[in-house]
Amino acid sequence: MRITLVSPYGGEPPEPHLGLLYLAASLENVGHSVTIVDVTYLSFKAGKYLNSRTLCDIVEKTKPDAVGFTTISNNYSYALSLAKRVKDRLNVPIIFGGPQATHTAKQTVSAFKWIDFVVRGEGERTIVELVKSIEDGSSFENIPGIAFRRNGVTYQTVDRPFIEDIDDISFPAYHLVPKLKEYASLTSRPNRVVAPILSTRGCPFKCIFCSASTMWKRTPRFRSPSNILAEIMQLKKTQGINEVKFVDDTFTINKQRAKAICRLLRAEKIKWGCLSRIDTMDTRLLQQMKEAGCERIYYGLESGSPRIQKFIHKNLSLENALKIIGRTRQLGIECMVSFIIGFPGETLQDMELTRQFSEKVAATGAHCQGHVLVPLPGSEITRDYFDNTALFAHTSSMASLPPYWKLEDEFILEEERWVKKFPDIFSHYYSIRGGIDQHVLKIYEWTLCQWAMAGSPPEVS
Ligand code: B12
Ligand code: SF4
Repeated sequence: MRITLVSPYGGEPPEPHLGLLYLAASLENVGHSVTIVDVTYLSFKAGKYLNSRTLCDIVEKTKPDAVGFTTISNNYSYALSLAKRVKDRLNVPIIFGGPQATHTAKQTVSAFKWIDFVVRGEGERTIVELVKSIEDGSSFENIPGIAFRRNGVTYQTVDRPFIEDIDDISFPAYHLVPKLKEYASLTSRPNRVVAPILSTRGCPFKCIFCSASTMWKRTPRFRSPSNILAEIMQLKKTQGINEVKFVDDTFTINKQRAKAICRLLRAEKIKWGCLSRIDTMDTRLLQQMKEAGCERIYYGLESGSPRIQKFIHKNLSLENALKIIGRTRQLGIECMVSFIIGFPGETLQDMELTRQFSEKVAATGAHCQGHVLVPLPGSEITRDYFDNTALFAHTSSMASLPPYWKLEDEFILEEERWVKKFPDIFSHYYSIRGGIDQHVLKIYEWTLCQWAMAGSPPEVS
């Protein structure tokens, strides 16, 4: 079959969507023909926003038998709108996947009649079975990990067990997207040819605002260092990369493994960055990471209030955090630290502690990033506190796309209607009601972000 996979508008700078490249490799392995439509890349390349008619033309030219869309919270309404137009034009099966569709699978299929299937969680095996069933006309009940509709009734099948040995998964199908050099040429640093690499699936921690750990579950699966190196070597040869960015939720969960990867990377003389947690770091590991070419680390710290640290189950020691961030900077590693405000029960005093802490972080030369909490579907916070929420007047960056992507009035109207009608699907447009006014939250978010504006922030997350 011919399958077209669409990555709707996304973050900047544009980069190939790793999840879709993995899916494409699995589909090609069993003989399907795959095209990837990367909307952000195409728009950057064209130097203008591409409207839905042009995008439908592009999808139509690929003559698909089915079209898949990857989704996250902030592009969900856009993905739904575009999918509707593709369905109207081509009338082929539409498949959604990715974090946002995973956490709202049943609701999505039942609310939006043009979405035929949602693939929940890890997609490589499910998409192959689903496409086979679409091709044979066989029934979908026995495919674990999907939601679908039949005769107007929505069904959700059992969860699919994870792929145990993730070294078995084929490398991402980079031949289906423009060269990474092309992507780099659209950024402000065209000489940095960067590849995203996923070396772990899953995160063992339990932060109550996070949906990634509930999607990938809390037992991490690791690729072997040699398998990771093989992918990097291949990308050096085929794509001329000079940098990788590990997109694992927490690259340093297992220090021994992180050190083993460092030993291999040192010999390769490649620059790299990763996401980490303060309490999985120590100064020795940092030193080894630096020697192995690590140039950027993104730490999720979230709050400068010890009370909130406990409440969100992050439980980081602020004293240790400053030590690790300071050491990271002393080693010359660029560092971005993320903060979140607006947790249930958070007081002005808690937020003030976070602001003061961000000043200390900024004094080390690290950049700070501030966010107002959004209740993501699939997170513990949404499960426990969503009853007490209000529509967030100042849309958070995690909720919707930047306004300049919303040139089509129809999209905006659809989004407004859907967000109000289906709050469980769009919970991330709401904020948890607390004693703090939304304007104040926005001012604090901005204040935290000003430390990021002081310099050029690293692009590790
Ligand atoms: C790297 C990354 C980024 C990068 C690049 C994203 C990109 N182009 O892929 C950048 C820095 C740009 C980024 C930005 C943001 N990100 Co981000 N990001 C990640 C991160 C760390 C890794 C993504 C990744 O490559 N995963 C590995 C691949 C293999 O997994 P995957 O994409 O989920 O795909 C698998 C399945 O989901 C499924 N699948 C996916 N798509 C499809 C489609 C079909 C048809 C099918 C069948 C299956 C399927 O199959 C794939 C293979 O198993 C994740 C965390 C995580 N653990 O995933 C957060 C994450 C995806 N980001 C998140 C968010 C919120 C954002 C931002 C909104 C943050 C912000 N405030 O700006 C922005 C928005 C950017 C945008 N696209 O609009 C959230 C999404 C939450 C949610 N419920 O939707 C996550 C989960 C982080 C979190 N802890 O909550 N991000
Ligand atoms: S926020 Fe980060 S450390 Fe916490 S559970 Fe999510 S991925 Fe893991």
